[in-house]
Formats: sequence, structure tokens, C-alpha cells
Amino acid sequence: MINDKVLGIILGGGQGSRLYPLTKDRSKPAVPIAGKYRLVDIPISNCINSDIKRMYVLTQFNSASLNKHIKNTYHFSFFSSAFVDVLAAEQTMQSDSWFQGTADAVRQSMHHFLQNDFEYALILSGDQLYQMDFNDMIEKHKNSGAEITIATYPVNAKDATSFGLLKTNEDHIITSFIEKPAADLLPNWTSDVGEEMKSQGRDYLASMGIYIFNRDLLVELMNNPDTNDFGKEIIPQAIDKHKTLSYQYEGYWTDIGNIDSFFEANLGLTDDVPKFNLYNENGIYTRPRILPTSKISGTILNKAVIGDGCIIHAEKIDRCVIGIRSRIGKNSLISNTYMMGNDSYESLEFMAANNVDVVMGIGDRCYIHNCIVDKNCRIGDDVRINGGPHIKNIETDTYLVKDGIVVIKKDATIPKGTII
Ligand code: ADQ
Ligand code: ADP
Repeated sequence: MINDKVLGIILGGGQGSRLYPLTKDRSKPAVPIAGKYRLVDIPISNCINSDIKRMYVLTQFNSASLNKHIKNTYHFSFFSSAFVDVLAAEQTMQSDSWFQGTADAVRQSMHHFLQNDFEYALILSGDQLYQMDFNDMIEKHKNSGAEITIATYPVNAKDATSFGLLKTNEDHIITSFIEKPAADLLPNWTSDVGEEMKSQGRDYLASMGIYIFNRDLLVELMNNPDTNDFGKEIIPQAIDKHKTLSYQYEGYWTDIGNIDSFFEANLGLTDDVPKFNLYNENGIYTRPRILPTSKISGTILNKAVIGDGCIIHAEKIDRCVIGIRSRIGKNSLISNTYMMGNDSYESLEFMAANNVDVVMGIGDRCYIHNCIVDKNCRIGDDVRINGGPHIKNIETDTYLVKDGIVVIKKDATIPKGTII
């Protein structure tokens, strides 16, 4: 089977500064999404669902929570060759620095990859929401005789400047590529993307940052120590010398690299028919936690996605994703909010013995709107958080406001009666 010849390489994240403060204490692949998953579960699940079962996750810093999550989630049969290994930037005789970019991350980890028998390297981004079967892309790569294949996606002019854009010939071979062009260059970069995409104004063909490289070529390209980035250097330099195929993808795909897109991607799961649909056979895997079902009392629920093990007494929850083990008190109104949940429960006995003043979760009579509540937060009674375009960007010890979204930091306590 061809997939036995594919090695998955997941670019788990640079410094993750665009997702700060969610990446303050954890690496980007470990950021919780959709109430029970981590970002890294998406590319890993896409590989598993495509029968690619050998994967490395490259990350800028080692985090106990990421290692634990991967170790506890992805254990394969003793007799199988499948594995998911985390490779964090490390000091070696050749290098004493962090990954300088995506290609540098691959270069510094090459000695691990080469211990495996593979013909194709499938390089994936760690911060995208999509469900893609890679089999078709791999087949087309092989059948076309290309040395590199890039998955591509038609985008509109507004989004085009955030991506690598490319042009192809009639055989879908890439003839030119530019990484994140300035807006005034866009008129030169329209592509023939088909009538349907054109009618939606999606005239530009963007790189999805998903690449297949033939093993030998990857080894050769990584031997050049002056190139640190796929989008900025490797791809633009390679297309003239090596046959590079565009594989145009038509399904749902979105980049969730910043707070705004992360927030919308999560809240989008509450739509009647979400674009990223978890309710199908080829699901996303994550750690099974053996939690009880959620317990909800007196609450009006509208467009609510609720994880396992929650205890909810709120008055109303409207367009929210509520993560595992969340606790929400009486008469509280929560809307447009992604609450990540808690890592553990606090028992009534524990709270009484320790005089816990503000309990984990959201208290009574709170109003929370346009907010991301990170893990293990304590939001006291009568707190009012009203996010939206009217509040300006600001950061404190316990929260940050970015583009109208209030992000309560992990483990933060918001005292009773606070107004944000
Ligand atoms: P970006 O997403 O802006 O563009 P980049 O910041 O290099 O590119 O990130 C690509 C992936 O690699 C992300 O998952 C990121 O977290 C990860 N990453 C970044 N630096 C890393 C490092 N030092 N170590 C490990 N992982 C790292 C890229 C392409 C564009 C393309 C878009 C599509 O360059 O051409 O259009 O992806 O999203
Ligand atoms: P997630 O994967 O969403 O972070 P986990 O179930 O893996 O959730 O738990 C995260 C952390 O919380 C782990 O370090 C785990 O050991 C710890 N934890 C989980 N349950 C409890 C508990 N009942 N008491 C104390 N710590 C816990």
C-alpha cells in the first residue's frame, strides 16, 4: 500500500505568538479546541483516517501536557509500526538554537526521519481546521511524476495576501509562486480556478501549507543551510528546478493561526450544519477521559456544544462551546463564548476544607459575552464580561482583550463583581 511509504511531519508551531495568551504556558499543538480536543488532534486524525500511521510532531518547546496528551491518546498495537512522536527543538552538535522557521524545523529533525523507511514526506501545518483524505493527493503526486505536490485552495482577494499564491499550467504544474504578496501585486496573481470558485470571488490559488516531497529531494533541499522557511524560500526556489504539482482541494479548510480565527472556528461548531463537521464517520481522535455525562438544570440552551462531565445551572447558554468538566452557576447568561473547561474537579469537601472563595468555572449571576475562557479559570459571582468591538485591546495579569474578544488566561481568578 502506498501509504506505508509516507511519513507524516506535522509542523506543530513556532513561538505561537499570534495565539498568545493561549500559548503562554503550552505549545501551540496543545491548545484545546472544540471542547475536548487539542489542535494537534486534527492533523494526526487526518493522517490516521488516511492510513498514514507514522508521524512526527515538530514543536518549538517541549511541554509536559503535549507529551502526555500524545502518549495517552495515540498508542497503537504492539505489533504495528505506527507511532506519533513529538520532536521539540533541541540542542545538538550541529545546532544550538531554536527552529528558525518551518524548513529549519524539518532540517534539524531530519536525522530522526531518516531512521524510517519512507518514499514520501507529507508535511502538514498544525493550526488548520479541515478533514482531508490524503490518499487522493498522494496518488496524484505519484502518478504525475512530480517531485513536490502542494495542496491548494481558491481564496478571495481579502484573504489572498495572507497566503502563498501560485499559478499553474494546464497540467496543474506550478509555474510561479509568491509568499504573501502585497495587495497592490494581487492583480498579477489571479488563476483559472473554475467557474464555481470564480462566481464566489475566489480567484486566487493559495498554498495550504500542505506539501508532499519525494524523500531524496527533501534530503537534498535540507542540505542547504541558508533556507529556513518553506513558504519564503524552499518552495519559490524549487518550482523552477523540480516538477511541482498543485492539488486543488474543494472541501472545507481554514487556518486558525490567530485569536480571531481561532474564536470563530470554535463558535462555528455551533452552527446548524457546521462547516467543520465532527458528526461523521471519519472523526477526530482525542484522549478518552472516562467522564460522566453532563448535568444541566434550568438552562435554556441554544446553539450550544457541551463537553462531557459539566455541571451547569446557568439561565441561558447561547452560541457557546463549553468544554469538559465546566461548571456554571445559577442565573448566569453566557453567549458567544468558548469555555475550554477544567483539568479536574474540586469536590465540595475540598472547597469547604480549603475555604475556596471563587470556585472553578463561572459563578452565579454572571454575564459573559464574546469571551474565550481558558482552562481552570475561576470567575466569581456577579462578574460581567462584555466583549465586543467597543472595548479596546489591553492586557492584564488575568485577561487580554484582542479585537473585541476577551481572553481569560489559564488558571486566572476573576474576583466577584468584576466588570470588564
Ligand atoms: P504560515 O501559516 O504563515 O504560511 P508559518 O508561520 O511558517 O506559515 O507556519 C506554517 C506552520 O508551521 C504552522 O502550523 C506553524 O505553527 C508551524 N511553524 C512555524 N514555525 C515553526 C517552527 N519554527 N517550528 C515548528 N513549526 C513551525 C504557510 C505557508 C503559506 C501558506 C500558508 C497556509 O508559508 O505559503 O499559504 O501556510 O496556511
Ligand atoms: P486535558 O487533556 O483536556 O488537559 P486531562 O484529563 O488530560 O485533560 O487532564 C489534564 C491535567 O489535569 C493532567 O495533568 C491530569 O493529571 C490532571 N487531572 C485530571 N484529573 C484530575 C483530578 N481529578 N485531580 C487532579 N488532577 C487531575
